[in-house]
Amino acid sequence: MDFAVVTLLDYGAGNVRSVRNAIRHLGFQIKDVQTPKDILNARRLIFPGVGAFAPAMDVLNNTGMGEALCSYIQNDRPFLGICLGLQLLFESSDENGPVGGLGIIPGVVGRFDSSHGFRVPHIGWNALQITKDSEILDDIGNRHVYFVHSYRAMPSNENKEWISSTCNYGDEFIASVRRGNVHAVQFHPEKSGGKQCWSFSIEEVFASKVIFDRGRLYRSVLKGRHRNLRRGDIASLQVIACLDVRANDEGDLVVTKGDQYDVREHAEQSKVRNLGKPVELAGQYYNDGADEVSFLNITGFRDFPLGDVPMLQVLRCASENVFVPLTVGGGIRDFTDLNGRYYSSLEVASEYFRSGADKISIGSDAVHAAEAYLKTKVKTGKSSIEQISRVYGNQAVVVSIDPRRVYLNDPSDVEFKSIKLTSPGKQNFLVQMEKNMPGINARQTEFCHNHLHPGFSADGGLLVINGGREGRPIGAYELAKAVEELGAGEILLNCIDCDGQGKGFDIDLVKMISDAVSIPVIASSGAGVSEHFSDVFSKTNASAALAAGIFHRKEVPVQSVKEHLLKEGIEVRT
Ligand code: 1PR
Repeated sequence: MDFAVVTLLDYGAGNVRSVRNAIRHLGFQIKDVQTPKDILNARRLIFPGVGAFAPAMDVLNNTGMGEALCSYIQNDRPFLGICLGLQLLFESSDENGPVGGLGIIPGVVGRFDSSHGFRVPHIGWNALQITKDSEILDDIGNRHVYFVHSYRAMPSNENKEWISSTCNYGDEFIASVRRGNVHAVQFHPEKSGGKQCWSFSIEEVFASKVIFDRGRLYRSVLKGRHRNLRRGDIASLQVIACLDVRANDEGDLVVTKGDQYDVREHAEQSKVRNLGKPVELAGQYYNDGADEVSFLNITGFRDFPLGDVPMLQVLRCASENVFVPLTVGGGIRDFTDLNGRYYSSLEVASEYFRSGADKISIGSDAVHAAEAYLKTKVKTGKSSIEQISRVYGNQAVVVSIDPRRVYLNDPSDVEFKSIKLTSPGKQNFLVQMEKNMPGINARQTEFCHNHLHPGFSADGGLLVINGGREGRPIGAYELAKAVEELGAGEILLNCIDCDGQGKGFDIDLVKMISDAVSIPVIASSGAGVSEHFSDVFSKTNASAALAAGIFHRKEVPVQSVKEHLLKEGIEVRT
């Protein structure tokens, strides 16, 4: 029946699957907009958007949907815009622009100013300052909601009658607007923690009263890293659960976990470790309070991801029940299949987005792109990072870095940036490479030793690709800077030496990289106890910390990590 139908405007870019799942989860049917007439005839319309402003406006202008949308909104018909669905209501955006918007709300959408020391994109969980009554914000209180964006609209005298809430992230920006039946939010209710955050009341005329769980209000004592900030200026720091996924020897897709990237059992030599089923574990970590779940298809470098139906299926199923952001990586690059058909990395990423990913993560291909860029200093616009960020926005592109320490006698021996370790490690690079990286043979090792010395540690660090099988002549620092310039929105910083060791994150590495770039950095590899999370948050500028083994082996649940962080005065979402 019509009262249970929501009309969805999906212009073909961005992850609309998560919004679809959230709407269905609440018992609504979805009618997709096919023509401008569907907009004009809608009883209630939702316009979600993750992506870049200009391509979205192109579609709206070229299909006549923009005009229909303006007419629908000007007639005060029930509307909910999400993220880009809010930004497009403004007059214009600076994103690859200026580009004209729908012009319904006065103001220009501009980029966050990173000179305040805040990382751009703004990715994470924040509290809102509610400025006027808005049904969709009823009960939200001080609850954190999830944002992911590089651009924002600012309050002004001209648009103040629209504003229903603001948020602080360096600047005060508009978090939501409301006029009559028209609502739009910059945050993602569908990713802000589940049904309790996104519940439609059918009795309402619009049936889109988004009710936020009153939840347990959290007011942290601000200290440590947050000492000088006011509440509301703070994006809470995130705890991420990571699932390394691959087919085991029986051909089943399993969650596995390596020691320094070796995922085979030591006892049963050849068996791939099986730590559980990807969809089940993702659901469990979501219920446990993880702020994000990452899937890394660790053999994606050698397979064609679009042929990997089980992996895409995992994503589809996980996104039906996990209402926090999902990141997916592995194999995102240009590809030519056995029939000679060429797929661009953008096509590969688009399939991941359509299957439920909110962000994609690029590993090996980012190294190739950075090497080419550093050689020529020319942005060709053709790398996977550039192609995907142009269409989906920087915030949707994570670069996963896999560095390995290289110990040097004299840092001046190398052309890449190296740092002095605060706690020195093993000194024999050759032994370590041969022992732990069976994929690197003696000749390659010698080559690495003589020529690659990129790095980060006492000396140096080597970057590897293809799951650790190949070293490349580029340092972690140089790679991070280059991918930021190419348009990556976030860095997932692994460390092969620390992976699976449970001895703590590589603080020196995380500090070096998080100080070098202005995009958010996720610290990864080595978490063994809750204290390792407070350690990395208090000693570095990481925005998030990721762990795998301790969660899979149920040694430390996500909740315990968060309770510990709260006790230490570190702001996290509860
Ligand atoms: O190169 O674009 O195909 O992407 C491949 C992706 O798979 C990259 O993100 C790369 O980091 C990842 N990967 C490849 N091989 C492995 C492996 O383990 N053999 N895993 C691998 C990366 C590291 C983290 C791990 C943390 C935390 N695993 O994902 O989850 O180190 O672990 P811990 O808390 O247990 O210490 P492409």
